[in-house]
Amino acid sequence: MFGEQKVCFSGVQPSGNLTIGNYLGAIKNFAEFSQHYKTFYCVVDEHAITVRQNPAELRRRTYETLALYMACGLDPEKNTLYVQSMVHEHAELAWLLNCFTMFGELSRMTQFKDKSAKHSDNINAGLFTYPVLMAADILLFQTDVVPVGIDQKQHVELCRDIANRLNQIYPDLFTVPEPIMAKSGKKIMSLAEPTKKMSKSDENTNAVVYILDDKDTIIRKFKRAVTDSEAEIRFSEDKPGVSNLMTIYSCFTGNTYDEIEREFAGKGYGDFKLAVGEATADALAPVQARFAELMADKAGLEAQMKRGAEEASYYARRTLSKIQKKLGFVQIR
Ligand code: AQP
Repeated sequence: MFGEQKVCFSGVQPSGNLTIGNYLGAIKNFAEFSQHYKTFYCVVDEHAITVRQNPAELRRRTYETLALYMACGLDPEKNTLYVQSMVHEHAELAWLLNCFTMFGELSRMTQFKDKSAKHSDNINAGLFTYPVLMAADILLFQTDVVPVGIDQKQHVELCRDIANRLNQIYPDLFTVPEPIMAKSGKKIMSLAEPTKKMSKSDENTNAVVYILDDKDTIIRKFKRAVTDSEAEIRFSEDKPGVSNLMTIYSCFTGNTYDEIEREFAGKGYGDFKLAVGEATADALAPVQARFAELMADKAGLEAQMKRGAEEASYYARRTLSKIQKKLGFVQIR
């Protein structure tokens, strides 16, 4: 909360091509918050380097992620859209919060356990303290709500614990944020292993539908999606593949699971998969068209990066200086 205004913050890592999981679990839901909140949407490039990145690709994806924010309906006049590394207060606050975060808390984070298993040759301190940087991202803006997919809920809960801990020592320092998750779409699963989350860094590109995939590719990927040996379109825990496709179809068409079951009663998986592919491709087509326009104007994207960073810095400086003062750092004006 800044003054009377409630604040919404979220971010996406430019760590790969964005997926329909990133879209349905996060970005698609961002725009509605700008009606009632002061909104900050950040391209979190500092988080991305917790795993090795190719510098040229990281740079390209940073532009692309900002362009995708706008292509997905985020108006830069109504939302502060910026790149994390251009606002140095993120990293500075992260250091301060590190000193109030316990080793045991960070050891319990499931994303750290998963990513250190996946990148066993590079279990760096940044991977371990990733949630502290995320807490800094959020607390820097005195954030009230954080729209995220379910995989990030544990990190927002840790952020709440850190904020509460600091508030006990220094009353009213931080607003304690709430994670907000989409009713449907908070966890889109891999098409190849439907018990695993769809991830942009998955090496199996057939398991993932990217926001920028063309229509033929989208339809081909859905055709190959793993289902089960029955031929019944029914939402059920014991049918993770079909249930995941139903969730995706529901998110893109607005139809409920009951309506989808009725629509495909007596039809096979082939018809259903084609319909999911078409609904996905049709919904993404306007996003892709707008994205191409935005990417053609690199100077425009850079102007937005600059403007967004200036706006974000204004708020970030206020919080950082408040906490520095409380901690006892000398401040000379
Ligand atoms: N499969 C998903 N379903 C729903 N929401 C998802 N999100 C990610 N995957 C899914 C949400 O997207 C937002 C941005 O994610 P991120 O870039 O911060 O990184 P992540 O959560 O680690 O996502 P990825 O795609 O799995 O990235 P990599 O492969 O780089 O680790 C978040 O709100 C996230 O919840």
